[in-house]
Amino acid sequence: MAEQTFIMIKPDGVQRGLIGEVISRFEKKGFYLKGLKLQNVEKSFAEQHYSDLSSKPFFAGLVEYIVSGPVVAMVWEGKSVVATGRKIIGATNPLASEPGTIRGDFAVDIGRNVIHGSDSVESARKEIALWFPEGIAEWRSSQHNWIY
Ligand code: 3AN
Repeated sequence: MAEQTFIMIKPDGVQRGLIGEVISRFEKKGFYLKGLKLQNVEKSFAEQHYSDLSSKPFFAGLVEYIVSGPVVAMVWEGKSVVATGRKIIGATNPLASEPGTIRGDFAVDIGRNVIHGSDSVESARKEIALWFPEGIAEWRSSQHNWIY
């Protein structure tokens, strides 16, 4: 199976109207959208998603931010999509993210950085299982042979 990653547009990205912008960047690059849903997140679910950060001083604020409004949860597929997705997203702190990246173009504050992307193939696998327990669509774009 081709590599997959979990991408989430956070509540600030949704409320600021950046859903189309984010999707567009991943689509135009040549990645395929395999799962997509807009949903509110329960506190316990947000804590589970960010369990690796539970000892951090910003953990409570991070969870509060993620549950503050709906998020868009997505699965994207393609060659090296985990690492390349992180490049499209930009550095964690938007002030350090390069212009041309999503955070570099649309964010200022590390606590309001618009988007999440899995940081490894292994965490992508875990995050996709957590967010899409129902499974995801199987399809292959007819553009495939032009991109890959
Ligand atoms: P990334 O989202 O780039 O993988 P992580 O996994 O280190 O970065 O952090 C997860 C999220 O936690 C970030 N997207 C950001 O919203 C929040 N975060 C990280 N560091 C800080 C910090 N120093 N202060 C506030 N929030 C932070």
